[in-house]
Amino acid sequence: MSKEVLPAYQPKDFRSDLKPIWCPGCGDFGVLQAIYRALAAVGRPPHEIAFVSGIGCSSRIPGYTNAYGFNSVHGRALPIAQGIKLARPELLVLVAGGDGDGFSIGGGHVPHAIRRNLDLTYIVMDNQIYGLTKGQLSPTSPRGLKTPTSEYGSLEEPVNPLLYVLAYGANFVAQGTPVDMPGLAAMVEEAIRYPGFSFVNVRSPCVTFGDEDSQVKHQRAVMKPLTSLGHDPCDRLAAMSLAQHYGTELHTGILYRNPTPPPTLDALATERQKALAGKGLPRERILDMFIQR
Ligand SMILES: Cc1ncc(C[n+]2csc(CCOP(=O)(O)OP(=O)(O)O)c2C)c(N)n1
Ligand code: SF4
Ligand SMILES: [Mg+2]
Repeated sequence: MSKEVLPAYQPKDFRSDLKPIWCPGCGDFGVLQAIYRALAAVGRPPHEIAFVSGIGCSSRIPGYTNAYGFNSVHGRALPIAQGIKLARPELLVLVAGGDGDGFSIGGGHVPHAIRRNLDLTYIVMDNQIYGLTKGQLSPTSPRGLKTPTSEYGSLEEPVNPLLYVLAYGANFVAQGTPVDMPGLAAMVEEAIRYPGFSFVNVRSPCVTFGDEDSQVKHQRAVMKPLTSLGHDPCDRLAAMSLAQHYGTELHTGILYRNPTPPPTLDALATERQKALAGKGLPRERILDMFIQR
């Protein structure tokens, strides 16, 4: 009699004991479910996962995940995550946060994380607003949006997160929404499996302070899966061309996946450390060479 082989982990194995305190209906609930599913599919045990975030409603997400977690400092999730990955390259490192965290205060870290290309996955819950601090303009808020900091409507052009990361050379770029949770889970899984820096922009609705056009009903009506457009995710220029429509069209799926992933910094550093160890240098001396004093 053949025995059914069960997967090593179920999504519920990644649920922590903390109960989310997000507003009922917040899109981040769907993102959390997608992350549980993706982690179960990848099959790494919780103690081999480090999940780092900044500050914001979205940045609470590591607390709700059964893994090592660090709800760190506003805008500083990426440098902390890179440090963890360099020190412990065998860990699966996830990074998450909001659009404000990632593209305003933390925006200067994004290009460097991309060019260093450590093997980590960065998930931005892009609700186009500062949720935690009660609805001020964020860097991705649309022009004209009325908020407590833009009573007559925003006069600023928003940051385009997709074009931003593609322009700096990101090798894996996707966009999803909790409106299609299974699609988002598959995308996050693929991002985790991609060897190198991977970026997933999630259009996660803020039901309390968000714009009408960013809510579930509107997203469901306008969502365009990239597969239905015949997009080739190996084509960086086609991805950049589609990314121009951020803010006017809601494309979902993999925009770009470099078919020949370049070496990661963690792999290169490990290789160099092994070569030095082969020359008989003590471990302490080798690690010293990787520290700037
Ligand atoms: C250094 C610093 N500056 C400002 C803040 C206040 N602050 C906390 S969260 C936040 C923005 C949150 O927006 P976002 O990152 O988009 O996350 P969301 O709450 O929308 O998920 C701000 C300005 C802070 N905590 N630390
Ligand atoms: S304020 Fe917005 S982003 Fe924050 S928990 Fe509520 S719905 Fe979610
Ligand atoms: Mg936000």
